[in-house]
Amino acid sequence: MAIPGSYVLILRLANELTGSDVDHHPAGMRIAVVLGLLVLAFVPATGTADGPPQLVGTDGPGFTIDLTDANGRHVDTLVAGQYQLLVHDLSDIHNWALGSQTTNTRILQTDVPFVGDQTFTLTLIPGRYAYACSAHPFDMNGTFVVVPPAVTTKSLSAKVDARTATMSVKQTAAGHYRITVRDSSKTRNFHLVGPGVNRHTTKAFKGTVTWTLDLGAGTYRFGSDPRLTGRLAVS
Ligand SMILES: [Cu+2]
Repeated sequence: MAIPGSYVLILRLANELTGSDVDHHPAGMRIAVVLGLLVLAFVPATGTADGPPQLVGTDGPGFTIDLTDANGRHVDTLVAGQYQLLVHDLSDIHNWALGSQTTNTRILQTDVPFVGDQTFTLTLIPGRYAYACSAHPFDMNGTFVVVPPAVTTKSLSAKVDARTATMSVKQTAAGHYRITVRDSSKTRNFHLVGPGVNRHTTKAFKGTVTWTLDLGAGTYRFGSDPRLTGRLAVS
């Protein structure tokens, strides 16, 4: 019979109890705590105008627990980043506890006797996470996965011929780039140099190459050696 991963975790950590997990429950329920201690997850809110996206955790009033997004949709997968978690703890015999299965650490929890709302700001890094009621982890639990944000690759082009060396833009935003370099001169190269980058074709090379690189904020110089007179401003 297949055993869900979160149950395995519960069994593995069954002897890691905290006071709030056992205070209000008979001995038979003292297998409790799903998740370990936390090291990472509380960070000060950096505060954008809109604030981090909201998550909503709910436990009780019955033997139910859930995590949803701000629109009430059940959460299975999240993109790594900062979130504001609003927990509706609706029962004095349940709590809402979150931990990382990847790092085996507890991130946050409400106390079992507590009833009401609590807000947490947390930064989720890629990995597997589980939430549960510490008093009833077998009946009240869920998991989700945090994935890395997608990396967007932008494109630029450059060319060098017998007379000029040019790039397709004079300014752009920092990021991950694919730069297509068309070198149509057997005697001149194309050379791009700036923060974190120093790439060039050889003077004898003639053809097209693609460079994948990260452009950071600053001014990049480009051209055909030894005259790197072109400028690319990266903000
Ligand atoms: Cu419970």
